[in-house]
Amino acid sequence: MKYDFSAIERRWQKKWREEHVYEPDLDAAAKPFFNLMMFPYPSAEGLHVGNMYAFTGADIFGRFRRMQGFDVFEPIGLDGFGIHSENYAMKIGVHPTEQAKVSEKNFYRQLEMIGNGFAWNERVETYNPDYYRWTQWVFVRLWKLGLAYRKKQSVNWCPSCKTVLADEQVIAGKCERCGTAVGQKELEQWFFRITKYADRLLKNLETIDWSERVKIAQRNWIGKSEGSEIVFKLENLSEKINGTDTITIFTTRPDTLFGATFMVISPELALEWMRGGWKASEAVKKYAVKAVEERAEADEREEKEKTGVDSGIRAVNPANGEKIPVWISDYVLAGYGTGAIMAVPAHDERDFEFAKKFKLSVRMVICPNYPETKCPVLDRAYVGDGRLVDSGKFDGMSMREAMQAITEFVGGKPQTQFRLRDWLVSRQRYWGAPIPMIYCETCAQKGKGEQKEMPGWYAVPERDLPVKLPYVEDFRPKGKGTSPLAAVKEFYEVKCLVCGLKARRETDVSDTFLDSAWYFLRYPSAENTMEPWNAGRTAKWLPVHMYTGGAEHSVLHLLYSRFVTMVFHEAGLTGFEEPFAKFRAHGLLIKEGAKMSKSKGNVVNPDEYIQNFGADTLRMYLMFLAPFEQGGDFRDAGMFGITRFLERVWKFFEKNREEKTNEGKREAVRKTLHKTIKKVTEDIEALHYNTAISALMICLSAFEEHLEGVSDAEKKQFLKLLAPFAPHITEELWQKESFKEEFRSIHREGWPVADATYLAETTFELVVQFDGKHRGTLTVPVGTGEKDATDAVMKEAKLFAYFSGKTVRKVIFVPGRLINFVL
Ligand code: ANZ
Ligand code: ZN
Repeated sequence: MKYDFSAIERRWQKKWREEHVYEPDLDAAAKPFFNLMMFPYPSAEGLHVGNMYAFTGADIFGRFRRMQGFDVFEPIGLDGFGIHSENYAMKIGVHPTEQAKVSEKNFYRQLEMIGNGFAWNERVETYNPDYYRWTQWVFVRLWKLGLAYRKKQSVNWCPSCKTVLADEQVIAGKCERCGTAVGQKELEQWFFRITKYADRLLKNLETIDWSERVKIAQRNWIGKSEGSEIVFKLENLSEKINGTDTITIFTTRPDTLFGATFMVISPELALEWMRGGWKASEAVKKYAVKAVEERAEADEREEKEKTGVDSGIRAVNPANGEKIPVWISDYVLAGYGTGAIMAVPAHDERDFEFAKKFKLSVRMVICPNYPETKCPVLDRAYVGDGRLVDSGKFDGMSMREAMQAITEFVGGKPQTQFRLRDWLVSRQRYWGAPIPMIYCETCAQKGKGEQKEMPGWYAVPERDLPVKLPYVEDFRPKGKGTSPLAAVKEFYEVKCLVCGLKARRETDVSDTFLDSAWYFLRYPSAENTMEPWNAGRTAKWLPVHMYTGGAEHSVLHLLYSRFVTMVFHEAGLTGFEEPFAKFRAHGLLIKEGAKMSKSKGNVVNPDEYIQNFGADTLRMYLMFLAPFEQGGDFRDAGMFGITRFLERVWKFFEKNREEKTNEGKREAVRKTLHKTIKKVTEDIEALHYNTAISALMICLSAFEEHLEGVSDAEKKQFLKLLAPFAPHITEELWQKESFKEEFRSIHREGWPVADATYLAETTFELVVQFDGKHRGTLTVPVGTGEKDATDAVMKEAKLFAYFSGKTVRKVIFVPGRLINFVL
């Protein structure tokens, strides 16, 4: 019979579903294993081969665990709410509601085709009111816990997506979604207080088993800096600014305080000072206004020439009483620290550049070779180690000691800063979960509201959720800083829940990343209409045992999910702080050496390949490219190698249906098989699928070579090892081998265990030397003694020649390693 992959794959996919092969008992499972993969977002007509790469790699691991006796739960769904899906709908001119239906069908069809062991009963679609009802519930929870707030500030604005973006969604100055350069806009927005958890988000990284590169990315993003806040007194002010005549700076290098030769404040702070009563000169005003405006314009944020202006104000260095100028420059950021710095050009690159450009003095206070020689003359900032000089009574002190001593000396205080900022969650778009909040002007004026700091705001009561997203014909973003929902009176006009007067519903929707920040909690309880998740189910299945996905989500989804889970834990809603015990980032797939992209027209659609080669072949080909965490280069020609391999497997089983037990050949077969079991087991555990596949290829060759010695038992073991990679062909061959009345899937069989007796090496390479010179090696049985070794050398003509009539004066024999004849 021919290997008809299409018929075979379709047959088993149907059967698996009918027989619930991949549906664990969510309440009674004895050994739960939650094998999760990042769910796809429909932002194109269908899955691309990169998705398939990720899903296959994750599925192999799940199948492996299932065969090891775990109750594996591998759910799937669609992250179909949000900008990505909406942008796609706009592009093809379809309403997102309609497009969601089309995408859903197509994505699920494809997801079935790739042959993953999905638990189809527990699907989750984020745009489904049954789901986003709970996304809104999450919002309300955060609000009630005081972790959601509104604030006006300068925020990222994507002129193409016409919405604000979170910092995490601005990648190298560009919109994460559309690649357009992002600018700044002053707007009132909703934020989540993720910064409150900065320290814990950082600390907990030590407790979870995640890809190191993702941990590093999160560490850098959270960006903990320990330093000091130091107050400088301002001079020559005509009157106080905002009621004060001091300026506070944040520094990580208080040890360099004696080297501070000027100060710099951000243009934003300068404007604030002007509003607070500072009468700046026209030139200064002009500079500050322009610098702030330029920040608002989308730029590419590359290193640009430093600009700045002297404010005319002088400050007093609290360490030495020196009067130093206060400058204004846009290299100081408004949103970090205090928005003001002490500049130490001798020891900070940026300050050095600035000082050079504006001819400000540079004073070295950290010397690398103290006290032997004088400090070197600088042509750039010295950022290395050393001892203090030119620093009064602190001269000769180490940097570390001086940090504390100088901070104390000037009455500064130790301060920890984080780079992380609060999560901006509102979006001025249509396709998302409406933020479930109501604002009442009347209550606001009376200072009434659910939270003191935010008069007039009320959360929609839980019993009224979901706040349904109305059908809006003109769903396109308007770019005015409001959502299209702001034009829908029937939507936003409501009565105040408290005073009964006219109030207004929030019309922004929440960030897509809120939808995905909790979806893993929903899966085991997907059918539950009473609560977002059931406590028992959650305790049984979470935290997720193995999570697989892209590293590009390092500081997006993977950070937000951790934050939300932490909040739930603190509120007593879950029993764990970390959602994913283990996370592995898969590599990226490229095509013939180039990144796959629509514009290059080299995006691989898996459908065609599955049609022409079968899902098993495509799965194995993808996994054969390289270690899973590394990614690989997709080349059409490569498919044929795997095709040939699976055809050989097919032929081998078809032709050798009856048992063969030629004892003489069995030893070789068993040895290869058990080595293969060991190798495949270890490789899958390490996600080195490529080398596991090589081992299976070697094993098949050994079977073919020693055909007469391959018994049924060995054949079955081989099929099991291949099953996670090629689930359909192995199921077909397994069923043909077993002749059972009752259906039992190979995928629920036990994983083979290597028998140690076949793993032991029985021979070794003996090194042969004459007068200490290496002359060759011999393969001899383990345990060979001096006499047998000598005999073996004598029998080998090439080696025997080295004796050439000379007498052997001495034999040096190292058991298990070498024999040396001294002539
Ligand atoms: C004096 C100094 C001397 C500094 C020196 C560095 C080296 P991280 O590690 O990123 O936290 N800084 C503080 N606030 C800033 C702002 N809003 N915009 C730009 N730069 C700012 O960096 C902390 C250092 O960055 C601070 O320490 C400050 O410069 C600068 F040899 O103070 B330092
Ligand atoms: Zn009211």
